[in-house]
Amino acid sequence: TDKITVALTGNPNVGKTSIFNAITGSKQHVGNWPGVTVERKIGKRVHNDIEMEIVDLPGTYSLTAYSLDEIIARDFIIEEKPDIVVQVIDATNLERNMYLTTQLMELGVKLIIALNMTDLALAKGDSIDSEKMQEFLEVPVISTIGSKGNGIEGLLDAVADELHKTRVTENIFTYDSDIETRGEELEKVLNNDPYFAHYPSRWFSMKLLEGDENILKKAKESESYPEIEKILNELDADSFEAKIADQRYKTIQTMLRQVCDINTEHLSGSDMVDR
Ligand code: GDP
Ligand code: K
Ligand code: MG
Repeated sequence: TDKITVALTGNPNVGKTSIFNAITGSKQHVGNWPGVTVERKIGKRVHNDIEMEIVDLPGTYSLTAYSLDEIIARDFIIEEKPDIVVQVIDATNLERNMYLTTQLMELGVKLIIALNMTDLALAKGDSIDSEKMQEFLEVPVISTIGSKGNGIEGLLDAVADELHKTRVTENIFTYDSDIETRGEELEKVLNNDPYFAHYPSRWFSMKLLEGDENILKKAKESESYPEIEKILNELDADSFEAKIADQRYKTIQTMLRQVCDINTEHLSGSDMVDR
């Protein structure tokens, strides 16, 4: 039997813990993340002869270092390298939820999407084509209703299927050429320094361009920092951060136009873009 770790991630209140409970039942352990008082839930489940350890990560809107929750979720994904990352998405709030998807894809993790709250989306009159979404993103998309435990077996089947696939998540997000050019320059430096070996270099370089302080701190401890600093000094980090976010939202909007028929009668301003 294989033994694997599956991380559940997603925005707050999207149904992560409901799905975690539906998967693990009573086989769970609740404690704290090391050194902090943020709750950590770990549970077990055997599916298709695979022993799965399921980790319920704190809810996050992004993978920047703006909050303890984000740092815990990000460090777990980067340092512990779970075999599969399941992002639980609130189907009634796709645009905001998918901002995290763009970053998980950039991290190059083996990603599966649990399209949750599909009952509420249906009740609102939204129609979301999960197959088209899967084609666009090139990752499995499984519809679930976490609070009822619907779709959980399908989700576990997808985890088992993905495990043995060698394909890593394609990076469908490209940026304007000024960002790509700077990114490539940074990637070259990162790839030549073993200090950065366990970070996905494209993701790390985008974080540097966004001006992520936690990532910058890590970079400063490397021998190649002077070269990195030289590249970063040539640009206006603030405008890069905004441009990168803008371009991620553009890709999401392109996808949403292809996969969704949102009933706009129910949309309030705050349901649209929230950044
Ligand atoms: P978390 O913050 O991501 O862990 O979300 P929770 O699992 O705590 O769920 C937040 C709320 O949404 C709870 O009241 C759940 O019962 C409810 N919920 C979870 N999944 C679904 C779903 O698919 N449909 C509906 N209608 N409610 C759900
Ligand atoms: K909650
Ligand atoms: Mg929770």
